[in-house]
Amino acid sequence: SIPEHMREAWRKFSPRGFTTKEEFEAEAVKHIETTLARSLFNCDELAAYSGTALAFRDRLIIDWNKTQQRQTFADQKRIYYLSLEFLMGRALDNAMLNVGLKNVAKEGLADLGFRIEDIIEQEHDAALGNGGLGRLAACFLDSMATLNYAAWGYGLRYRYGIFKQEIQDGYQVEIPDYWLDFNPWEFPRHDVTVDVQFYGWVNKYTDDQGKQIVSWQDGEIVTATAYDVPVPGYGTPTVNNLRLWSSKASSGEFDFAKFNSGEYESAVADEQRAETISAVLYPNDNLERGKELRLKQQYFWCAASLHDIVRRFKKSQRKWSEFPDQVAIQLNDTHPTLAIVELQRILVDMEGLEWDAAWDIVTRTFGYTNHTVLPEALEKWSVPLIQNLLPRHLQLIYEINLYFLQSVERRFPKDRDLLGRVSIIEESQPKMVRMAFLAIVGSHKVNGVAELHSDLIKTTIFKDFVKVYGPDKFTNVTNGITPRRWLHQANPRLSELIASKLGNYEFLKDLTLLNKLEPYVDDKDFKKEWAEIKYANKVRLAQHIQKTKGYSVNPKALFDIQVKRIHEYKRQQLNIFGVIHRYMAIKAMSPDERKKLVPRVSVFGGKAAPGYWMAKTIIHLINKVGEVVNKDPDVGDLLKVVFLEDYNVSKAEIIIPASDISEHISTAGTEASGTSNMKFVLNGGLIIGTLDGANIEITREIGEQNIFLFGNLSEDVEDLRHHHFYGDYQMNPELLKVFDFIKKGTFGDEGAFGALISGIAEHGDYYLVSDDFNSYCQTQDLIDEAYKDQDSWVSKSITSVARMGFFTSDRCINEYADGIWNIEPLQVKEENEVRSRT
Ligand code: CR6
Repeated sequence: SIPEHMREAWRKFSPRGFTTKEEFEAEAVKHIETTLARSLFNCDELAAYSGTALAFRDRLIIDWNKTQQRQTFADQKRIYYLSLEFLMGRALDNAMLNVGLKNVAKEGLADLGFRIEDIIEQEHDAALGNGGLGRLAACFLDSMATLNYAAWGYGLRYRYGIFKQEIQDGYQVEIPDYWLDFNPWEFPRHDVTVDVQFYGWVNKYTDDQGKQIVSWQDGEIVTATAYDVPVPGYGTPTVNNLRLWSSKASSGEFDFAKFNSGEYESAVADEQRAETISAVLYPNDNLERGKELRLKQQYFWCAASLHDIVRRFKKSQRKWSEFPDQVAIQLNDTHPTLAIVELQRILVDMEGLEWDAAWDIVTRTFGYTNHTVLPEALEKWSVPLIQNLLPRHLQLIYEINLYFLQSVERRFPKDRDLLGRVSIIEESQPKMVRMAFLAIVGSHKVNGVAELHSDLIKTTIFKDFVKVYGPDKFTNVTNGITPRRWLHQANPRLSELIASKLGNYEFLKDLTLLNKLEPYVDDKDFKKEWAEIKYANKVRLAQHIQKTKGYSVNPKALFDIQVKRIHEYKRQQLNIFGVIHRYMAIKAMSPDERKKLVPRVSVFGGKAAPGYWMAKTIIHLINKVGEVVNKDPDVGDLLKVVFLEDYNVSKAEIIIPASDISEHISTAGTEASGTSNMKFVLNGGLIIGTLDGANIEITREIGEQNIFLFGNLSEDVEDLRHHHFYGDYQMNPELLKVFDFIKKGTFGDEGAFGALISGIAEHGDYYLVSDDFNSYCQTQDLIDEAYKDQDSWVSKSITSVARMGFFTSDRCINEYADGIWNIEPLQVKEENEVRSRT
């Protein structure tokens, strides 16, 4: 660093960041005219966005630098959140709100000739995730920064995020999402690199001093380069870091010999192969496929992150035994499990620690979050695959397993079966490494993401580990969402109304303050405003539908929304069969009956994994039903069916505030938590749901009278499936009528939907669609009735919002900090104090 006596100029000129409208304008114009080489003669909205984003980026970076200095200086424990997915959405609006300068920007942009809404719209979503798991990681980053925790996210810088979805002739078509054309929110750190090794072989020998040396040799080196993304906290100067790794052929590796001898092509091919590692996000939600490239991604990212963390730790010159006092690493699902093995490798092979001392450090460092009990989502990697790609890691995994099984055997000497059941290696053909088991063995805490889910993992998939470790290793942290994005940003008018009653915006930092709204539940004026805001949000969505779909929907109708990944367990098929049932009922109604009916708009949105054929069939059916129903003059406004294309974070910000009812209707026991349920209720929508995931806790918080629950309980699912399996069940007759209606060709070629129907009617109905159909339809009727009483509906809506405080991700992060990471927030010191000290 610069010697003390030469720091004067630095102190004098280090930028302070804009705070006034004029200062903002000056920054934006400077960027437009210099960085972008544009002028007032050719500044379009995209250029204005770019200038604005760069102005805010600069401002964030000033605080980012100070935060990093503060954290380095404090030298306390840090959290490292390892996630293969970060579904960040747009950054500009969030940055403006979190630093409290949105109004400044709004006025400044107006001076420059632009509307802030149009400018915000220009930004491409950062869509480096599939669904809930990735968005949860993004909410956690927001909370960790807001609460002043010293925390880093580590992920991959995919060149292609989740694909864009188009609907052509009712079918989903995937379009690549190349999002990096212009991304002002990332800082390439070409000086921060890690060389990551693959393939090769393991050399074990004894050196001159008689010491056993293990060295992993040859193979291929790929370089990881860091790209840093600032993560601003709300109402605090803390700006944390999300570090994303990008892969490149190692510069040493680019084969100059080949190149010079004229083998241009193969020299370049090596380079491309290396770059492929961080090229695409795997588009599966809750499904693992065992592809080698995916394993490469996992190791590449884990190794780069671990070496980065270790490098930072080593600067502190502490003893290795203090590593877990400085470092907490959270594994977001099993995707980063190799980090456990990599840390053990670093400590034993590279740093020369004894096995036991190293393993103690490892297990004290890691925590593992499980996000699913679905068997198809539990990661397993074949032993031959790991053997080839990561030969040393396979040896370490076997050793970890050996010591683990020995300890189990000592404690349960008579239980031979137990050993087989808890072994990290599955004795199949080929043998498989069970990543969840490795994650449990290598962590000090394992948590599920909602109460029911955390109970289920203890009684089903990880039952034997509860026996081995006792129950204390397993814990629950119910998911949460950030109220900054999901209330304040998505629903500014509601946020403002709440603030007007509560006196300030403190509730955005302490969401339990929402309970101060309860006294207004019967306040007429307040209710009126509340209802007006909901209506305005519905109008906004109706305009979006008009713009994107080309037809109008009536904003006075009941908006019934299901947006999330398309998956059989989430049961969009139950919803669309219910819609068809409703359509059939309307067609059979007399004009008088029709008059009494509440008009409905059924909105669907969500992507299907490109290889998930049944999910794509469901999308197809929804679209075909829409084509028929929306054109049926006999039905008019009574029913509309909308499939919104390309559901993503920024669309969620428009859709969620506009719901009257949203659907969270998974087969009980299958949805680990769900998080959109929380977003909808926080925005004053009521929900229909099964007793699954976080729905159960939402019910407990907001009260049974404010939620529409239906369907079988998770404890009965196994029995029901058993009966199905033996053909011992009766299909619901109303559902059969729906099937007949489809089979008649009402929605086009009935063959297209044959498998969807027969999966339910003939092949066991694994997701219990028929079992729950009756109770689903009845509950929908109750919703219609309840909606007619708008006054009581609005009261339910307000009461629910008032009781949603528990579901902030701030609460979640504090629970992780307390119960798993053992870490305190960092006190944010006065600016000058920090400056003079660093
Ligand atoms: N698909 C769960 O299915 C949960 C999130 C975040 C999921 C969902 O219920 O809310 O994680 N699981 O915890 C996985 O991705 C494995 C999800 O998003």
